[in-house]
Order: sequence, then structure tokens, then C-alpha cells
Amino acid sequence: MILEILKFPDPFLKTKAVPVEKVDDGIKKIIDDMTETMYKAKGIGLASVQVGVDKRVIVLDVPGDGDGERVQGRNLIALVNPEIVSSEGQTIYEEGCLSVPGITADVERFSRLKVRALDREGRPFEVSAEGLFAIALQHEIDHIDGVLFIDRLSRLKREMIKRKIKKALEAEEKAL
Ligand code: GNR
Ligand code: NI
Repeated sequence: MILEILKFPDPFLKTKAVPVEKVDDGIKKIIDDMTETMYKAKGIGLASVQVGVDKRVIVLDVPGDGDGERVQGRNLIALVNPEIVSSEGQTIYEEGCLSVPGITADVERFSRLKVRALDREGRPFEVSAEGLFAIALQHEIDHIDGVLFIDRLSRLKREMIKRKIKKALEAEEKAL
């Protein structure tokens, strides 16, 4: 089932999601619906909070450097209760977000990290990440803490972006 992706300034995007206690059929359904929604929206990741769910679940499918054409599911990964266990280095990448359409900005993140989580069957696992996968993982973990990439910009840049979005929304209203 395709879910609706909430857009800034929807207040729900500030929700700090709660840990999943048990990876049951309800959580599996959320994972599957989020995966379908991510592919439909052509995103490389999606977090529960973006679709109005307050449980700590994220999905990603980040194309690898040598992958060539994009094949859906090749790098698909679902993480329940993800936790960064170690991180190093720093990198800057021009990020976008399905909840902040039409806006991109350079964001500083860790360049490498190890993340511990539960998989779709509720089994614990650890994954090492670098490159775009590491960036997207941090972007999605931010979402389940109620943090958007624009929250990681300088106050000036953030205020400029907020004003731009507000103006665009007002123009949309007028056109109706
Ligand atoms: O599809 C997405 N692309 C992207 C590009 C750079 C940095 C982060 C991302 S994640 C984004 C999908 C999204 O908004 N996930 O929350
Ligand atoms: Ni996002």
C-alpha cells in the first residue's frame, strides 16, 4: 500500500519515534508499505515519521557506485530501532528530502559509521556504511528523531529556506 509522505511544515515531522518492542506482522506491514512508498517516490530512503508512523523504522535502497542501472531491491535494507554504534570522519553532501520537496542544501555528516538494528525478522545485525549509504542512513535516523536536514544548516540558511517554502505555499494557495 502506498502511503502519503508528510511535507514540511507538518508538525508530525518533529516527532521522536519510540522503539519497536516486537517486530510483529504490523511492523512487517509498515516496512513493506514504506518500501513500496519509497520506490514510488523514487527516494533512496524513507523513515516512518515521514509517513505518519511514530515507531523507529527506516528503509533504504541506495545505489552503489558500480551498480550501473538502478534495480529495485538490489540494496534494499530495513532497519528497526537503528543505533549508531561508532562513527568517524566528516563529509559534506548536497542533500534533498521527500518531505522538503524542491530544496537541496549541503549538509555535514560522519563519513563512516557502524549501525546496529533489528532486521525484518527481528534479528539483531550490524552494518558498516560509507559514501552515500552512510549519508542516507544518518538522514533517515535523524527523521525518526524528528530532525530534518534543514535543521542541520546554519540559522541563516534555514530561515532562507523556510521563507522560500512559505512563499511557495502561499502562491499555491492563491492559485486555488
Ligand atoms: O531520496 C533521497 N535522496 C537523498 C539524497 C541525499 C541525501 C539524502 C537523501 S534521502 C532522500 C529520501 C528521503 O527524504 N528520505 O528521508
Ligand atoms: Ni528525508
